[in-house]
Amino acid sequence: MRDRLRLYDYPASANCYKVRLLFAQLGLDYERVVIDIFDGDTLTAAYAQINPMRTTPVLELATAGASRSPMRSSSTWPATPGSCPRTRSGSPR
Ligand SMILES: N[C@@H](CCC(=O)N[C@@H](CS)C(=O)NCC(=O)O)C(=O)O
Repeated sequence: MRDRLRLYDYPASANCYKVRLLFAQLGLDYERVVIDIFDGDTLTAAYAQINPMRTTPVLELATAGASRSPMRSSSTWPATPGSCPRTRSGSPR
């Protein structure tokens, strides 16, 4: 069982930055797994198990072992047009 939060994080993504910023403000310790959305990291079968939507950020909880939560950064922060450099569809979400 994992004893820390684990954040799947694409560094250039403002959606991921919002989560890192919140964690920093809260002083939370977490494991950071760097994901490159343009190098196929989200297109693997393993990543589909983590998040079938194949997006970042994703947070794995520390206590529940199997609990994973694709994060909606806009639910904790006002949605910001252009907060993502580019998506597979070619436009920021
Ligand atoms: N609704 C999600 C959107 C997540 C999202 O679109 N993440 C982008 C990075 S900013 C992503 O992973 N894109 C990969 C892709 O679309 O292939 C949120 O608010 O965080």
